Amino acid sequence: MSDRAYALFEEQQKARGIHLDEVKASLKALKIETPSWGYGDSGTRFKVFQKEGVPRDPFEKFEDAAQVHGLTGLAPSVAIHIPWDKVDDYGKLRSHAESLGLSIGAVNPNLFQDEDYMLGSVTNASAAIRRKATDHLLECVDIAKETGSRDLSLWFADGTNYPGQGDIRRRKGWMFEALTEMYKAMTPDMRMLIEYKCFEPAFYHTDLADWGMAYNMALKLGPQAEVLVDTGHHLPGANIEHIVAYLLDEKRLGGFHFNSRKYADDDLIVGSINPYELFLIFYQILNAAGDADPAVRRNVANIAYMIDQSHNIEQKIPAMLRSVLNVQTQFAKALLINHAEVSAAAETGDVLGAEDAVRRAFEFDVTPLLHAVREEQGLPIEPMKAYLNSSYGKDILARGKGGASW
Ligand code: LRH
Ligand code: MN
Ligand code: MN
Repeated sequence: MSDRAYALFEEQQKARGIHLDEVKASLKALKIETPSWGYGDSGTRFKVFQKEGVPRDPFEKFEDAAQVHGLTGLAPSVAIHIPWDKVDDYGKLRSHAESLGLSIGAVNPNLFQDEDYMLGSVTNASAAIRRKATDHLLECVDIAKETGSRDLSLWFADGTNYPGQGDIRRRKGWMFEALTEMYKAMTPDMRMLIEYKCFEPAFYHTDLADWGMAYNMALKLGPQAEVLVDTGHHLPGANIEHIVAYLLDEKRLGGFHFNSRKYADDDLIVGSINPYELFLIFYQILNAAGDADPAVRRNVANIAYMIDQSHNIEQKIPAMLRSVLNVQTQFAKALLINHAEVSAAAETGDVLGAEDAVRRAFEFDVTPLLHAVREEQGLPIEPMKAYLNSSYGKDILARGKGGASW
């Protein structure tokens, strides 16, 4: 992209009251955590296709993640899932990550792949199984201490398939009991991010089915517990940006698991199906960034942006590159919203004017801006092209098939 294209873009934005120096600073500060499992083989309940070159262990997952960060400057941390990323020595994994310019991000306990958890983990009617599940949560707190992770990211498959199968109110109590025990084990700088999901794998009721249930738990637990919004975990038609605004106003938005969906929890590449939704999420966040209440602004600053996707048929590294780049694009567009213009229209009851002021930002082509930012950061202007032109994708084929999978 030429300097001329950027100069024109800058002039155009200046005329509408948007100063690109601030926009660029915000773009350079954007950090998106990628999930270790997005680099491995994953699938549907029908099949897990095995791809050549997939990492064989957590160490290689970090090597692949370092490609994504090295080319984009966007993804300096990687979330781990235990036991998918179980290693003997987490200190060694941490040093490996650091040697690659990365850090270990959120620790995700796994309470959905053990035979014992068929009827629930922390909400199982068996006290022995609840104990085992809670012990795993505590183990993850210890792992987070070793990895230097701030966030513990919790998702429970717990729920029932049929009416009467479980006592919903007792299960709610057991959930709170387990979370309380874990909460008490956390160090003061740790955060518990509580994820919810409307259904799947449980098809009748899920113990933490929506943001209100997660929020209620967080509120009762204390200030170190917050809500995690996975964009694929809502019933069709849910207004996710409204949830985001509400949680920000309550200072309890912990972070995101970004992905795209068409039907249910499809875990497709973020921004590939519904980019406007992603843009509107950022609109709410940037709106809250200007809130008069410093606690709301602090919440905005502490949001953990994470990807949670399943790359079933995609090449993993290009899929992850596409994902972080899509997030960057929508964030860049949202940074072009003139909030004063939106509220001026809203305050005079100019419905269409307000809608137009929001949408107009989405309609800009932000390519010249993104190229300029990458150039200033010493990054390839087109990270995807740079990756495809590099030998990395071919070199890793030597790993063969049968890499890590869930
Ligand atoms: C559940 C989920 C949760 C898991 C991840 C692998 O659907 O979103 O975050 O830990 O997928
Ligand atoms: Mn998730
Ligand atoms: Mn999910």
